[in-house]
Amino acid sequence: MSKVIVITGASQGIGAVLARQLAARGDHLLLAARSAKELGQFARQLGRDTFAFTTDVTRRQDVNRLRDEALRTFDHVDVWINNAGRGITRNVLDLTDADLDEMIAVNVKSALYGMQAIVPHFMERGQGHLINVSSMLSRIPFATFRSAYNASKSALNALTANLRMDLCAEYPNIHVSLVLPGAVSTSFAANSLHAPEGAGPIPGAQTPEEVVAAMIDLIDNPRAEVYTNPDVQIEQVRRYYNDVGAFEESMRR
Ligand code: NJP
Repeated sequence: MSKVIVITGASQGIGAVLARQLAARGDHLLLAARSAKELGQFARQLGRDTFAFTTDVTRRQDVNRLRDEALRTFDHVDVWINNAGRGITRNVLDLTDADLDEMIAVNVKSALYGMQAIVPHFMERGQGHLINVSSMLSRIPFATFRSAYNASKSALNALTANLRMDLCAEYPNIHVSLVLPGAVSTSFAANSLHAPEGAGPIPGAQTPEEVVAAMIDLIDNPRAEVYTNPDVQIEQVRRYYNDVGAFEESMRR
């Protein structure tokens, strides 16, 4: 059965691929991002059940308006996906206050605004699915030059897990999920704060299509967390938490 789905960060990258595939299977979509013209054109390409709403997710008022627009257009929301995010290219000792503020605003507060906007609607309906897009870098320091980004995604993980625990007893049909991709071949590196000239995805990065396949499976089969490359990532996380020092030592070799 088709679902009503709100996706932030849908103008490019993972969010755009996800939107294209969900629209193709008949879901009803409201897409959010800042670039109004591109987003509007993209939504029109996807057909008459897809709409665009210009949103800066770092502004609570914009996110509340996005929720209102979704309810005005579709009457209800089944799935809300906090996918918008931004990286940084700066190591811990070089971070400024402004760097940290930007990472928290775009990767943590944005998702908090989304959660606080839509979950009361889910509670009224007794059902709904909230999905937050995190990163493998929130669990393991594979790329220390992402520093404050990694920290912000760790904060997002904690908010996600705490919300899930708050809701689970009273609202068993409200699902709260976390998606943990590794590196993905989008313009994420180039779009990162302080990105060096020519920054791009690392060799061996997953395609956004691979990530989206995992996200669509999550929409169809809600669960707490999804690694988008589980065969590799779950073992890495097990080894990391089993002995952080030994794992970090193995990374240096
Ligand atoms: O990133 P990119 P991805 N308000 O740069 C939007 C995570 N992830 O698709 O506003 C509203 O291609 C921006 O739109 P616009 C990552 O942390 C990625 O790869 O028009 N929207 C665009 O649509 C993020 O959470 C990798 O500029 C804002 C989109 O966000 C998610 O996956 C690895 C916005 C960014 O598109 C999607 O990333 C990983 C704002 N203030 C996790 N700021 C990876 N790619 O390697 C940005 O582990 N956007």
